Amino acid sequence: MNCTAEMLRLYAVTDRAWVGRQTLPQQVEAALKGGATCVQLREKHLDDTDMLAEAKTISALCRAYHVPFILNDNVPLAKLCGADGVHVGQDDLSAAEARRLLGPDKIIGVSAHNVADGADYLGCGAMFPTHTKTDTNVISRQVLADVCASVPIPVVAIGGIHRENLLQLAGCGEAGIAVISAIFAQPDIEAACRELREMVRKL
Ligand code: TZP
Ligand code: MG
Repeated sequence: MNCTAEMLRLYAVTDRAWVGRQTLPQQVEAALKGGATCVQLREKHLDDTDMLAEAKTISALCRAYHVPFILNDNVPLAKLCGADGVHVGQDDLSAAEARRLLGPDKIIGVSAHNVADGADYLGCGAMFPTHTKTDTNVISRQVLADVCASVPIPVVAIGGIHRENLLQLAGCGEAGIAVISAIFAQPDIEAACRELREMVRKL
């Protein structure tokens, strides 16, 4: 087990669509200061060169805050940038293949609704409607609870989660929440994280 439930309490997933006056690394540092417990670089429109540069910068920042740094999708780049792990979806490499390429010590996260062989954690959602990812279906609290009860690894809830609906997920058994817009679309990212971090204690 390379991943504890504690690491998944407040999982910040990036989206440079929300970059404004700050750079993405500055936004990530604000999230880390506010108490994000894990960071995933999820950038769908960067080429490998720009992604590697961004990944190295953010990886170093996360290391300074002792927070795991996960790269979305790209296993070869995860190796190159020194990421702590990778997150793969249903259309990416399997968890087993990612494990073979990255080795036993890295964190492998998977988006799934059931057990994924060799994964360290599962991402489960979307819990609520979201504008951030359009090709996703909303699942019920009950499905989240069933997934949490049926897998031996921690589960992080994702999709449309924000301060107003977060507590609806209390009691489902998830280790924490993964959010994009509830952190990166906020005018004060550090304060938003601080508030969410406090709220997830009640899950
Ligand atoms: N996977 C399922 S929903 C989602 C991802 C990456 C988007 C989450 O974004 P937001 O802004 O927190 O709803
Ligand atoms: Mg993917």
